[in-house]
Parts: sequence; C-alpha cells; structure tokens
Amino acid sequence: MSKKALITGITGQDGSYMAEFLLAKGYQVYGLTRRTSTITTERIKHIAANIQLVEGDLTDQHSLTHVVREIKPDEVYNLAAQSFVPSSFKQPVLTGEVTALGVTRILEAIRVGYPQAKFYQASSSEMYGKAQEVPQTEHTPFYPRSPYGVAKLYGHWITVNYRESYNMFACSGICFNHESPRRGTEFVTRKITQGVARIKLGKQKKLLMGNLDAKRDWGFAGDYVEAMWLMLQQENPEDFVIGTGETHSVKEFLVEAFKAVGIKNWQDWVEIDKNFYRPAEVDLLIADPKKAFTKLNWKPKTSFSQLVAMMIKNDLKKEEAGV
Ligand code: NAP
Ligand code: G4F
Repeated sequence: MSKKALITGITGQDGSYMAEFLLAKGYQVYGLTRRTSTITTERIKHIAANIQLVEGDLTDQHSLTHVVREIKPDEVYNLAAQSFVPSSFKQPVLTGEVTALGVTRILEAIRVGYPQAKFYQASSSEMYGKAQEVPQTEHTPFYPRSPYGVAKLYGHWITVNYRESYNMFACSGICFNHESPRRGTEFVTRKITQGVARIKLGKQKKLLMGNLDAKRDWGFAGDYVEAMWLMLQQENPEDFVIGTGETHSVKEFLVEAFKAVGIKNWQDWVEIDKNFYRPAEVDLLIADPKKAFTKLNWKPKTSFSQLVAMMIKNDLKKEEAGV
C-alpha cells in the first residue's frame, strides 16, 4: 500500500515541489485548497491528474478535522501560510489567524482525527529576525521582527508543545529563504529576475527596489522539499535548520541577475523606492545547517549563481512568450 500525504499550501511554491517529490516516491498525494474566485492551481496544473484536491482553510477548524478524518494521512506537510512579510504588517490579525493559529488547528485536527500521522511544520528563519547569533543554529535565540515572524514563532512552539504534550511525531524545519522559477513575483528574488528579463527585452524601464543591503541565505526550493521529507523519515521527531550556509545581499542578487543577461551598468536601471522599506528589517540571515547535513545526510544541490541563472532563464522565456 502506498503512503498517503496531505499537503496544505499545495498551490504555493513549496507545495508544488513537495507534491512532485512525493509523487515520484510513489505517495498518494492530497492537497488542501481554499475557495477562491480565480484559479490558483497554475503551479500544479502539470500534475493535476495525479493528485487529489480537498477543500479546506487554515482558519476553519471543521474543514481541517473533516479532511484529516477522511484521508487518514501518514504524513502531513503544513506549508500553507500568509507568507509575505510586508502583508503581515498590513494584515497582522489575519497573519496571526492563518500563520499562527492555523498551525494549532491542523495539529488539533490530527490529534482528534488521526494522531499517528507525522507532521511537518514550515518554520522560518524570519523567527531569528534581529539575529542574536551569526550563523543561526537550532539553538540561536529567536527575535522576530514582523507580525509574520511572530506568527511563525507561535507555530513553531505549538508544534514543540504538541510533540511534548501528546507524544505526536511533530517537527519543524527552520527554513531559510528558498526560491525558484515558481516564486511569487512579490518576493525580492523573483521581482528582480522578472524585472531584469523585462528590461533586457525592452519591456520595462526601471526596477523599483527597497533595502539593497539586507542579506539572505538563498537556496533552491526544489532542494529544500527533500529535507522536509527526510525529517519525517527519522526515528524521532526533531527540528532542523535548513539552509545553504552562504549569505548574499539583495544588491549581490541584482548584480548577478543583470550579469546573467549581459547588462553591466545595473545602477542605470535600478531606483530606490522607500515604499519597499519595512517598518522593521531583518538585516542578516545565514544558516548553520550542520545538523541537517550530518543527521539527515541532506545537502543543497543548487548554488547561488545556478539559482539566479535558472530564474532568469525562466523569466526570459516567459516574457518572450508574453505569459
Ligand atoms: P507561498 O508560495 O506563499 O504559498 C502559500 C500557500 O498557503 C498557498 O498555497 C496559499 O494558497 C496557502 N494559503 C494561504 N492562506 C491559506 C489559508 N487560510 N488556508 C489554506 N491555505 C492557505 O509560500 P511558500 O514560499 O511556498 O512557503 C511555504 C511555507 O513555508 C509557508 O508556510 C511559508 O511561510 C514557509 N516558509 C517559506 C520560506 C521560503 O523562503 N519560501 C522560508 C521559510 C518558511 P492560495 O494559493 O489559495 O493563496
Ligand atoms: O524576498 P523577501 O520579501 O523575503 P523575506 O522577507 O526574507 O521572507 C521570505 O523568506 C522567509 C524566510 O526567511 C520566509 F519565511 C517568508 O515566508 C518569505 O518567503 O525579502 C527579502 C529581503 C528583505 O530584507 C527586503 O527588505 O529583500 C529586501 N527587499 C529589498 N527590496 C525587498 C525589496 N523585498 C521585496 N519583497 N521587494 C523589494 O522591492
């Protein structure tokens, strides 16, 4: 009998890679989707025939309990969230409802509906915020700097709490930024690669940017879903930092993207717009992923320049085709 996995956030970047990954491993894949007025399944349309979508929402306890009771999944990957940091400043209460309390709701659904299911929580390096230590490990104290970071911290600790209180197999991956051609265009990497592709093709004149000095540990989302899966294959549930161990500034990402299309004078095309600055910034994130490297035997396969090249190539192709 093949294993069953339930993915919340299957329509998102990570959910789509996770669904592909689990299908390749022979899983029956179920994905939670919420009702929307326009189609959100663009990222999973190529695998639509092989997955089963079930309706529910992280703000609705009943739908989650019902879905878990019906499916009885061996593994649950909670990848759904309001995941955009600037929106969390604009919608702090909604972010708390979905990104924080949503975790309790799905954990409760498992606890009452199918407690033997293994649970993965998508924790975030945003929880380190004003970083208290460089690089960041599983033991670095947290200091979130946005309603999103605060909500993720709640989700992280409620996962620990359910593991300790109810002996559930529940664990978190503290994932550093991971990107891909499927990244939403509001996030900085994809905003850059889409903008640079458009500039190269003469479709855009300026790229308006925020803080270019912020530094992030950027990896490829396709590599990170393997680490998430490996965490649920361990003997015991534990939390892991997942990242590359390398950090780059937003400016470095910009330079690399312009270089990839053969434009040298990148400053001519970029303007700073204070509207993209945040009320509180996270200046420097860099993972110490030693525990994942040794215990999970996981390593990222994609370098920084390969990631930029992959994203640029995709955006050039899309912009050329006009999609
Ligand atoms: P994403 O592309 O923004 O996807 C978010 C997903 O959550 C979408 O499928 C979205 O559905 C779903 N969702 C939002 N609100 C929901 C609700 N109320 N009920 C049910 N589903 C809801 O995010 P991602 O980049 O794939 O990230 C996956 C997870 O990892 C998130 O929890 C994120 O916070 C976390 N994380 C991401 C990174 C990263 O660098 N990517 C790093 C650390 C942690 P719709 O399509 O309907 O909007
Ligand atoms: O791409 P970003 O919006 O990602 P951020 O805030 O680091 O959050 C992402 O990674 C987290 C993991 O650490 C996830 F948990 C979270 O869900 C999300 O996936 O911004 C990166 C940096 C920031 O410092 C921001 O100030 O880029 C800077 N930035 C500079 N100009 C910009 C821009 N960010 C955006 N989105 N747009 C700009 O124009």
